[in-house]
Amino acid sequence: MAESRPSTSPRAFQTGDPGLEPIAARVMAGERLSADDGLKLYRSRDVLAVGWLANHVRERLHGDVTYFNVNRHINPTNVCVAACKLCAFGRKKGDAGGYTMALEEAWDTAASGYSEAVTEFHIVGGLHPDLPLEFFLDLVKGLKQRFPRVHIKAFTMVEIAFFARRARLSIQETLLKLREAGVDSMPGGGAEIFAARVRSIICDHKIDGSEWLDTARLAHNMGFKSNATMLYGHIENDEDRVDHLLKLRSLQDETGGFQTFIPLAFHPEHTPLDHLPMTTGLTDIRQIAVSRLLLDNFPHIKAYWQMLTPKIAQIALRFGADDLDGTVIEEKIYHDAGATTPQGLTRRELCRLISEAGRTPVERDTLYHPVQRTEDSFVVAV
Ligand code: V47
Repeated sequence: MAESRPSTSPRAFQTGDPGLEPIAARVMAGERLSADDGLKLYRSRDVLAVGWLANHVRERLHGDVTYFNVNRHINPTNVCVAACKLCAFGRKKGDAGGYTMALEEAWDTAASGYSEAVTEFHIVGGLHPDLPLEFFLDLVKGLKQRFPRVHIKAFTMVEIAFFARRARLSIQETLLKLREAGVDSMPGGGAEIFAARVRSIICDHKIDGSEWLDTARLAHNMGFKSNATMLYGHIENDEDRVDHLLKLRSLQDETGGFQTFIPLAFHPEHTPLDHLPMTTGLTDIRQIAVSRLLLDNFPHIKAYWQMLTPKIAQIALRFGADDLDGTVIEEKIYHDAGATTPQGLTRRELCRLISEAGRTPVERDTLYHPVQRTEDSFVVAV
């Protein structure tokens, strides 16, 4: 757990929901919450009280500090053997709109926007039927040669398991090759919802929940840090969400390898599930708060502004979140699914969102070391 600091929350806990009282007592005593507590938090009508508790924990861990980073997304291909109902990004090989970058193109994409002195490349893509592991190794090696100071956060557990199967290697062998090429850590995607009943409908072509967790365990045991996500707001129920969060908490007890949890709201547009409604603001805010409260061993909860909108993400900073993600130059996955947020924000815009929420902006690198800027370059305080 991250370093403990005194809370700056101004008021004592108050609620009109008696079911929250014993949960509040446990939160204030720093005790772990149960699955049943999680269900009560999801179902309480007093969302402000749930948020107060999450904010209390957030301030105990981080005070007013709110993190952001300067990053660039690179999606080398959208061609994918899977046909997940949750996804508007993937295309079958040969379909209109499918693309695969040549290596030079991917490196050029990385360079565009580099004037912002990015500290992280976030690389994820489709499960391409023909690209060998060597393509991805060369991609990463080329990036490291060109941008040696930039942290490479690349490939979800789903992609890593797919690379391994295609290359007929074990997951460990695959991870070793990725590390040798220059991968520094992994993003949290592909976790979706672990419950098999839901997974079989929204992403039946992906590895199952236990394989995702096993792959993360192996990566952590090799010293990699990673993030974790949960896709909510589709056909899952409260029990599925609690189950997902507690499975992550239990793996984190084992490995300590997760840095940040990112709840991702489902965007239905242009997906086979486009009859479903979008999540509402209060659902998003409550999800941030419940995540902060149940995931007591995760240092950070991220309000991913690209998905939440900058306005909701800003409010989330008082409901448990301590991180806004980054400048995110060129986001594709959400924009293919109808997101209307901008494709990037500047450092100045992120700092303004954070400051106006009464928080202190701290630029971080991927591993949460503070970054100091000098003109158009940066220094990382380790
Ligand atoms: O795994 C796909 C989700 C994820 C849709 O680790 C969708 O720092 C909503 O994981 N509606 C990729 N969600 C994004 C991701 C991520 C984002 C930001 C930061 C980090 C990090 C990781 O996006 C996928 C899937 O869960 N997704 N399609 C959709 N239509």
